[in-house]
Amino acid sequence: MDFAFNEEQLELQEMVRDFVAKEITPNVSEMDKNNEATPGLMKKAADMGLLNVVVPEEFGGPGLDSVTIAMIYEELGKGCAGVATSMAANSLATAPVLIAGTEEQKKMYCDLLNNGGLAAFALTEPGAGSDAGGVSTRAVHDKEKGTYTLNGTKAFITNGGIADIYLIFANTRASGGIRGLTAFIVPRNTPGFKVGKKEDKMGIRPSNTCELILENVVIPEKNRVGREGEGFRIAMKTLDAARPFVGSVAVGLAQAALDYAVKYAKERRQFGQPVASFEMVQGMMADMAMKVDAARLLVQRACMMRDQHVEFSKEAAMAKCYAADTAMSVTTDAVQIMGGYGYSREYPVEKMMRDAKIMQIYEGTNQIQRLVIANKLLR
Ligand code: COS
Repeated sequence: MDFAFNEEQLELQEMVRDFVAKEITPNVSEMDKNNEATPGLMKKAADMGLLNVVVPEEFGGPGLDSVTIAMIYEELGKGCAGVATSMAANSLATAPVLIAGTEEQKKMYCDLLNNGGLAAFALTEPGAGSDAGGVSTRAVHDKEKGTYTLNGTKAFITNGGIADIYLIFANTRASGGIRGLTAFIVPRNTPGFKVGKKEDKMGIRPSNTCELILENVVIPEKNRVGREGEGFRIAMKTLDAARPFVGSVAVGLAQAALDYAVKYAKERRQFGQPVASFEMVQGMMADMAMKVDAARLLVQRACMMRDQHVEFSKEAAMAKCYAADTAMSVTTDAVQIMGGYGYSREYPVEKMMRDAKIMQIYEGTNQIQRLVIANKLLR
């Protein structure tokens, strides 16, 4: 395994850092207050090629490997985990089509992303999250008309209110369960499709999170991704692919909190000396740095295994779980090192701590990740 970035990757890293410095960092606090990204930010991200990073070359995309994509998300995560989440949601929502879609579906979906479109992955419902098979949105097939009619409600959908296209999981069996779970492409303007309430979240506030309502949404058969009942397998493979990227956003967030705490500890003086000169603070910083590096290495290993097409579910779960726990503990310690200033909205680390919490919850809770890891160990 070679973890050194090549020249092309370093150039890309510099470009993303520049984007973060110009377009994200100056507006982070405002976006956090307003509960939305700066208007026009996604368009600028699209122009920089940050919304179609997973699109393969054959479909007009950059054809990047997973380690490079993770590097991009880490840089975005350093700037704002909410903005990074919104951009990474495009990759999450595209994976099902790349995994199981027809050539026509891949082309349509990738063209949209290449042209700056936003996508949303809609699996979670008020009654289904960790229990992915518990989806109660129904899809009823009309063989004569060649259509499916979808009815149901989706919850906590990233990009829900701003996406152009939706990857919706619905059940084709009245009895429910994982054997009926099926994936569908639903364009935003489809009659009967509505965006419901927008969430007022604790953290990652620049990312748009909404409820979706489907009332007699009729779509053609050609919008079904994969076979009827193949949805659970597609969802699991998608989550395997996306979890290292969640890990990379968490690594970026943790690295930014560590960097801020180190800088602060060198400047802040107590008892006539910089806070950084106290061994208890040094011990905290050393532990934080070890966790961030270990998390990054787990993310890179999972990405490499994915690109080598070897089984990597366990490693993807490890990367997501460890990086999310790292983001939570490192941002909490950054607040601690900064004391009262860390707890104040005048400084960025309290937002980072709020942002970190969701990393342990979304795209599979860390309890689910531990379940996946244990299941693989006990197989
Ligand atoms: N890749 C491909 N197929 C997979 C898979 C994977 N990673 N994981 C499971 N499957 C397949 C299994 O092979 C099995 O197929 P067969 O029945 O044909 O043998 C089927 O899916 C069921 O597998 P399993 O019995 O392991 O599933 P469980 O019902 O026990 O569920 C958990 C396992 C809980 C791990 C799964 O439901 C899960 O990951 N849930 C979390 C979902 C999530 O992340 N939600 C967050 C919201 S979405 S952002």
